[in-house]
Amino acid sequence: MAYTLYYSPGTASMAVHWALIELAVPFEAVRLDFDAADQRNPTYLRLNPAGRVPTLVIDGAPYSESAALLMLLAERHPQAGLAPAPGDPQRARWLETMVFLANTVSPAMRDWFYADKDGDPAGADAVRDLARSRIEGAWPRLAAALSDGRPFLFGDAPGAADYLAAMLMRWSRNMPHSADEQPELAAYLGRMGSLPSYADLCRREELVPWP
Ligand SMILES: N[C@@H](CCC(=O)N[C@@H](CS)C(=O)NCC(=O)O)C(=O)O
Repeated sequence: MAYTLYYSPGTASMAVHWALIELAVPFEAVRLDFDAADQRNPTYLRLNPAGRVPTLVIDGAPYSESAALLMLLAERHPQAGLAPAPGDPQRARWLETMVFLANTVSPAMRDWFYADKDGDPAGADAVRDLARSRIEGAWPRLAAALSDGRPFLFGDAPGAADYLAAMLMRWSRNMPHSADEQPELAAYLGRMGSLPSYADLCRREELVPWP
């Protein structure tokens, strides 16, 4: 089973990198330097025509979209328990959470960070305002999912939804209201941050741990 992850530190590739480390499977990690526009290099665009990370090459074929890649890794490594299995009572809520993170929080994050680049800079403030309200609305919803005292979103061990959620929460750290303002999320991020795989991820990507 051969994996190659194309990543850029601290970006949308981070959750997939984290899951690969946690899975302890062999993989090659190829770092792209956004300052050097590596993501728009013609060789990379052949793998990922959108010029974005992550790209995960699986047995020679490139795939993108962080949430899909996490779901795929969960499916390919069922013994790792990255997701509630089909038929598990938590499966429906897991699917709902993955799609909420991928469909609501992640695009809003893209708008928050890329409003000037993806659209008309003249309208960027309005785009950022809407993105911010969507992002800030997500944190209480995720905090509520943890309010029964569970350590991770789907049980006693972290999984695909946690890597995705913690990555998205990390991106809020310089926003007017960061995820860790919610006490449940501050405690949750503390648990995610104390995983050995997180320390390894931060070392490999040269990230300053947060919070
Ligand atoms: N929905 C995609 C978002 C990918 C994305 O927007 N990646 C950003 C980094 S967070 C990127 O590659 N940006 C480089 C660029 O747009 O030039 C995913 O979750 O994989």
